[in-house]
Amino acid sequence: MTTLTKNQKLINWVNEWATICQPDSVHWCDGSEEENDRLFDIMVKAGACVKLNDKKRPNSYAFNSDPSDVARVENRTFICSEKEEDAGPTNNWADPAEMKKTLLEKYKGCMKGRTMYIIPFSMGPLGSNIAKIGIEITDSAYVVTNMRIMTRMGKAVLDVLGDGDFIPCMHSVGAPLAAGQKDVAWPCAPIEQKYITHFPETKEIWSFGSGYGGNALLGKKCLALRIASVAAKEEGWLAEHMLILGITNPQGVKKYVAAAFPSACGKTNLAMLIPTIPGWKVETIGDDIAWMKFGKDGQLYAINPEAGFFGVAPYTSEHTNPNAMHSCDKDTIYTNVGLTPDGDIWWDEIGWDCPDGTIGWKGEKYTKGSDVQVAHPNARFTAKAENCPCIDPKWEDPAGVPISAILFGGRRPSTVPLVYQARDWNHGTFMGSIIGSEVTAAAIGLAAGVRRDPFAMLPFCGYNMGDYFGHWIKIGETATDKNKLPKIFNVNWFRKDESGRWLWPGFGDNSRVLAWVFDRCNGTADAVESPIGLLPKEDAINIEGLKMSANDMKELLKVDKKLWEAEVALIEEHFARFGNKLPKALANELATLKAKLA
Ligand code: GTP
Ligand code: SPV
Ligand code: MN
Repeated sequence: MTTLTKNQKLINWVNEWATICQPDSVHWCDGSEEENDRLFDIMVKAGACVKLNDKKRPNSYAFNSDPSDVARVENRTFICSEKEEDAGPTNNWADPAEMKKTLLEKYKGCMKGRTMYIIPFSMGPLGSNIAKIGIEITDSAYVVTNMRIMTRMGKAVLDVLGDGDFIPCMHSVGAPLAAGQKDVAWPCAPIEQKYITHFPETKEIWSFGSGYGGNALLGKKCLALRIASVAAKEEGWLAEHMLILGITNPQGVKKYVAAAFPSACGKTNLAMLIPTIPGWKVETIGDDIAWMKFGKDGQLYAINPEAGFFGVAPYTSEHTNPNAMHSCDKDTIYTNVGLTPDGDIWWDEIGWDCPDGTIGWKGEKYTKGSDVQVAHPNARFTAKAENCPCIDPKWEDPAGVPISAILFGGRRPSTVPLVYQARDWNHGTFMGSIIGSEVTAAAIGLAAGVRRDPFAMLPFCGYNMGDYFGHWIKIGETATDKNKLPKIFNVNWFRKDESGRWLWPGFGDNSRVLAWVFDRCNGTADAVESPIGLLPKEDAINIEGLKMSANDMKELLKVDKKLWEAEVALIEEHFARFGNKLPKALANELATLKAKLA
């Protein structure tokens, strides 16, 4: 059937699924330019996408999804471990045998009238011993073209795989075509028939019914986080929802920082920021996922398993994130943005007015003053990391980069200061375990308000979150040299005053906080003790050139005892969910916080 591989296990697996799904044809992706062009040609002709103005956006395309298929679907995402306890209180659990039975019914004939694509991909630099190879089966050409940007994809992966093992990733949009039936622009199944399922024991992924983002690009959240987190626990490393950046100070000293913020809370922006303080430089290793392992020298090293960015489009501009804007100058796939009459794209706060006649993501025409939603709030761009102007020279280094600091954060309009540092690893683990954030548009159907999103991994941890906390504690315990463990910080760019005004300018000015973090790691900045951890000394954060009152800064660094007592009650409630899975070390940290507040 193919000349691309002799891997019999792979060939058998593909044949089995072809028999079940009954596609019109099977195509093994070689990852070539010609193949990519051909797929886009087919999709343009079929009306699935529009080729953008080649003078403005070379080699770029715009897709609009079905209105039911605009983000991850957390209530349709399942961890199918043998025991329910192993999925834990934060995941939807389903019995693996029953789930497979249900899904096999759905997969039966689900690719009728379509092509089945076989996508060999590597998460991590090809051939690196830290990388993992997956094979995604899909009936979506959109998925193929996205995977070609987001991962190392194609024939070269099969060459490295040889007759070795791979992580099987099964995907269908779940919309078979009857003979003669015309396809729609974005085929998918209704919400209640979407299933994003993971089998941690057998390390398999089965996804059905959605074509969007993390539901369908299975290397990303499904493999590199949910399945990889299980492997990481078994093997003693960390698979995290974190950006990785390199920061260089005016003296030319460079350090690497990883940061976990919940979905749509600023990872891409921080990873690519342009410092507003003179002499500092930031470079990007990754914007969403970090795999971290100890090196022989006892230092924690991180790689970015991805090869592209699936970034939030709205509010990305020359002003907020020029490096992301220029990552999308060419070779980019846009999803759910507006299409302007001159063949360009538009989203809210892109930096110019929306031209009359722009077609919104739902096909409605925008004219000035109309209330047409031009871009969906979770509209995304898929862009190559290699096109990012500030990509770090080491971004593909299979050895990874040494991590000096880990940041946690979320959207907290009150209570949580701009920045504070953990006293030690366990306290830092506690910080990660209590991340809270206002809900964003990155997932469908969540109630508004602040929710706990521990380690920004709530939707992405492939096993019991209590055991995951324990794994973090254990990483600290087993570190051969505790002094080499990354220092841990919590940041909050999203503080507001009573009138709802942002207290902190954010974006490039977050470099002012990164500089303090850097200097803390360098041993050149002081800190003051507080009940919640170590705060910057007054005047330690450089605010030169900012239009900010001394009072605003005071407010940003304030630890309000009343608010923190209320926070403690919420943390107790949150921790209670984990029962006897909650590590003693975290219960101790909570007790210490209470005692310090008293
Ligand atoms: P995922 O890709 O969903 O994991 O999101 P992310 O964490 O990479 O978030 P991203 O950087 O795309 O930011 C999401 C939204 O937060 C965008 O609309 C940004 O404009 C906004 N944002 C990012 N950084 C800041 C900041 O420092 N201050 C403020 N006020 N908003 C920010
Ligand atoms: C997120 O939701 O955290 C994302 C987008 O990075 S998706 O790939 O759709 O999960
Ligand atoms: Mn993410």
